[in-house]
Amino acid sequence: MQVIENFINGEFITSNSGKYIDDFNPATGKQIAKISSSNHKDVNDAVGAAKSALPYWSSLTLDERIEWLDTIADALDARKEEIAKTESMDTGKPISVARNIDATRSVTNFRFFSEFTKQQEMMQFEMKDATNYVHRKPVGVVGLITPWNLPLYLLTWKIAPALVMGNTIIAKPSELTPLTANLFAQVLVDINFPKGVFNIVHGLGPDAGQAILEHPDIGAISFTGGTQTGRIVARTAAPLFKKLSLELGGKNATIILKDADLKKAAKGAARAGFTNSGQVCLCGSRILVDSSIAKEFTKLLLKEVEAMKVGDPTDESTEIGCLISMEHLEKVESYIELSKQEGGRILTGGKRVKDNGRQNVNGAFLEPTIIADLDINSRTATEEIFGPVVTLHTFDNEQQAIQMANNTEYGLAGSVWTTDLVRGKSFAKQIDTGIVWINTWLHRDLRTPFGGVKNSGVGREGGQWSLSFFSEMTNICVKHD
Ligand code: TXE
Repeated sequence: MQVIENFINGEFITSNSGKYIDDFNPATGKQIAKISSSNHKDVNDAVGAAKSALPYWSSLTLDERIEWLDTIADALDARKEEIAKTESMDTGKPISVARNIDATRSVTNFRFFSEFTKQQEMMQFEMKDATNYVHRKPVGVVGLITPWNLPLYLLTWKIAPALVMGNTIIAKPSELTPLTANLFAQVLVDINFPKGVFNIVHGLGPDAGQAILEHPDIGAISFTGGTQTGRIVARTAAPLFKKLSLELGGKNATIILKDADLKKAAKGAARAGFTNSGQVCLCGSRILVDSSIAKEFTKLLLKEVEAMKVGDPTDESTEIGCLISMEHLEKVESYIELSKQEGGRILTGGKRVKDNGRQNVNGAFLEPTIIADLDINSRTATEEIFGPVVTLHTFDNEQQAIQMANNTEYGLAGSVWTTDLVRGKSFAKQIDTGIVWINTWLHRDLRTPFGGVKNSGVGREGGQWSLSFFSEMTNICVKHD
């Protein structure tokens, strides 16, 4: 069993508390590691290391830091399969998903920000008698707090821009999925990455996480996680005037207009609803379909979903693995029970999967589930479930569809399926989310703004938004002679 220590000043060291948290493989229910349960003293030590490393790291030229991003990308790429296997074991997601989504994107995050930063020009604003130069400096020491659904994918999405803009980092991955962050630290040691620039403090949110939020020398917090925790982050960090980026939950709509290519839409809706067992903030957990085509579409959707192979995450043919934990499985099951009280009718799924390839009777496996006949205002259809559970609703006209799509406290993403792209775009503009895909889902250009509105968060990540978040700007106005 692995013992995962904090990574501070380039060394793996035990936390001051001497306490540990057990880490389990959710597919087998077996303990696979124990991780440092850190407190404010550990965060203090990490911030000390990050502050000492800041002068050197921020004094490097942009090109020198970009070169480090390329070196990190190459080193991660060389261990991609190990990253995929580790991520699959820690999260229960299928190895194919861990490889094609998590590990691949972890490398891409570094390659993208290396390339993108190279293309950036310094902003300049000319006056008739003066020139304004916008000079970017690092924020300083930044805190990155990340969730369990896409552990290394979401952590590296923050690390790459933070590093390239000259910051040093205190990272706290979710205590449920610490392994790939630890693997990342090992990669940094292997490539002789400067000590103290990147630090990990493992532990529980209210302990290690809260200490990061409160530390006076951490100038920015980039958080991805639940809306409830996002509130705690905001309330703690805002009075300290820290820069804040909050990527929170979602209850996204997949909208099928009557002129959609139904076969394509059914495939797309199934993928959007059940990728990573619905444990992605972008998942389409509500499907809204025009009543005139609902019968035909539902038949196609059920065919897609019932063909999805739920099983052993280590099996290459598995499409749906297990949930992150038994506790989370029980939370998702409680919504399935609630849906029955709210008048829902289960069209498929709803039960645990016992025969999941390795007889993992302790595995947190749940069938992909579709629930119809619920009121759009029901709790099941408005609260984030974050599991393989999708509600299906019909609408009679576009105005009703837009009202239904906007009917939750969230506003992260959505997708619209139609053969009339002009209509699709005008429809998309009326949906109160940060992202709308038309005839696709999770198709990502990393230069675009990523994030949501309402209870889905504050701020955007991606391209220039990431570089701006992880830097402070000084406008230098030079009067012409
Ligand atoms: O998130 P949490 P979790 C949603 C989804 C899920 C819920 C909880 O609904 O069921 O969030 O998931 C740290 N101070 N999403 O448990 O609890 C915590 O240790 C500082 C959507 O992953 O928000 C972890 O590192 N930090 C989301 C991180 O916050 C604290 C993806 C996220 O934990 C803290 C995942 C505190 N007081 C879940 N409490 C998305 N948008 O993708 C916890 N943490």
